[in-house]
Amino acid sequence: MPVAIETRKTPENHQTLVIKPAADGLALRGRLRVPGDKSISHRALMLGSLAEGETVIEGLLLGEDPLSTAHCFRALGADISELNSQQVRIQGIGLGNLREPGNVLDAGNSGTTMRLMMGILASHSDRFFVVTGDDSLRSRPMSRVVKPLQQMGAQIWGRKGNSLAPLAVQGQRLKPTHYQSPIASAQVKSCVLLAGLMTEGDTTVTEPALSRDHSERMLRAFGANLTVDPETCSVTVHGPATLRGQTVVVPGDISSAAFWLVAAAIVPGSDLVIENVGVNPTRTGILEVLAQMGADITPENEREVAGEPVADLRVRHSALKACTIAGDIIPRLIDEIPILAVAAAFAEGTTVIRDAAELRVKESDRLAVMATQLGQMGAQITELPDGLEITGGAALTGTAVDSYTDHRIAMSLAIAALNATGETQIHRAEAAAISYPDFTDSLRQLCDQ
Ligand code: SPQ
Repeated sequence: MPVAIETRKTPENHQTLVIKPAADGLALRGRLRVPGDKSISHRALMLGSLAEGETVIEGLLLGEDPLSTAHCFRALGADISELNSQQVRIQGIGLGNLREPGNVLDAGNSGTTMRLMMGILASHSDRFFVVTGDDSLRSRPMSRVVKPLQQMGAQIWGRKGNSLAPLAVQGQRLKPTHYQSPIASAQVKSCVLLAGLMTEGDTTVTEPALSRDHSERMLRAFGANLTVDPETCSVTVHGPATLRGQTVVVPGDISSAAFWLVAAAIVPGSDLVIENVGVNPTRTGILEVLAQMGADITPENEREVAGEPVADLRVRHSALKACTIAGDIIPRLIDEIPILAVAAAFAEGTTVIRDAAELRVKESDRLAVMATQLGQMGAQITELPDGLEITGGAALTGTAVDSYTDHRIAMSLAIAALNATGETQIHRAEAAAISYPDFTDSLRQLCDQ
C-alpha cells in the first residue's frame, strides 16, 4: 500500500489517526461519493418536523451534527423514523405544535442546530425550552441570534449577557422586523426567517454579503412565501406560513468533497471523480479559488436535483500557484479555509487569506489552530488578525498534531499528511465524524487504488 493508515485509541478514549505515505507511488485515483450535505440535512430534518404531512429525506448525512438535530426534534414531538442514508420519513407536527420537552435540548457540537432551532423555539408561544451543547458550542457566540430575536420580542436568557449557552427561551408570539445583520451568516439569516414563519407580517434579513441560501430554497419548496432580493442580499418571509411535507434529495457535501479536491490537486499522479456533489453557487467559492490557483477541476454531468444544482467533479493533479482570498467570496467558502490553507502550503508563492475573522468562532479558532498545527509540520504560515498568510513550497514533515476536536481541522491535517515526509499522528481525529463519519475508510480506499 502506498500509504500506511492506522487508527489508535488513546487511554482518554480519543482516536489518533496515523498516516505515513511511502517514499513514492502515492496517487489518489478512482471514483467516490461523499456523504450528504450537512447544511441541507439539518434543514430537511427541521422543516420536515415543522411541516404538515410526511417528509421523505433521501441521502441524509449520518454525521453527529444532523443526529443532534434529529434528537432535538424528536424531543420536541416530531415523529422521525430510524435514521439512515437511504430514506428517512418524518411525520411533521405542523407549525406551532412543538411540545415543550421535559428536559434540556442538546445540540452537541452543532452551531447550526442551536442557532436555527432558537428561531423556531422563540416563536412557539407559551412553551419553555432550555438549549445546551458541548464544551465547544457553549463557548461560541449566540448573541448573533439572540439580538435579532429580541428585536422581534423574544425572551431569552443565557450566560454572559445572554450570549452563551445554555440558553433558556420562553416562547412568544413575535412581531415582524427588518434585521440588518452585521455579518454574512446563513445561521443568523435562517434563524430570523424561521422565527418569521409564525409571525404575522413581513420579516426581513439583510446581510452584508450573500451567505448559503439552502434555507430559502427549501422553505419555498415546503410552501413558504418568500421574497429574495439578491441585489441587496435581503430575504423576506411573508408570515404566517404553512409548510407541507416534501421529498428532499440531499446532494453530496461540497465541504466534504473539498478534502479530496485538494488531495488530488496536490498529490502527483492523482485523477479522481467525486460524484454527486452539491454545487449551489453560494457554496462553490472553493472551486473558483482552486481554479484561480491552477487546479485542474472539471464539472461533469451537471444537473438539478430537488431544487439544488449537482455535478460530478473530476480533479487531476496540477501545479498550484498562490492567490488572494478575501471579500465577498469568504462566506461562499468559509468552511473550506482550513483545507485551502493546505493547498496554499503546496502552491508556488504567498497566499493571503483576509476578511475571515469568523473562523475564530467556529468549532475551534480555525486561524490559530491551522497556523500552529500546519506550522508544526513545517509550513510557512502566519496568523493574521482576520486570516492567514502562507508561503508555499516548504517541505512538510510528519509529526504529532491535534484537531482541537474540530472536524474540519482533523481532515485538513490528514490531507496535508499525504504529502508530508514520514509519519503524521493526528490526535482527536474522531472529530471527523461530525460531518464525515467514513472519512478514514474513504482515505484508505482511495490510497489503495
Ligand atoms: O453548524 P456549525 O457547527 O456552525 O458548522 C460549520 C462547519 O464547519 O461545519 C461551522 F463551523 O458550518 C456552518 C457554516 O460555517 C454551517 C452553516 C449552515 O448550515 O447554515 C453556515 C455557516 O456558518 P455561519 O456562522 O457563517 O452562518
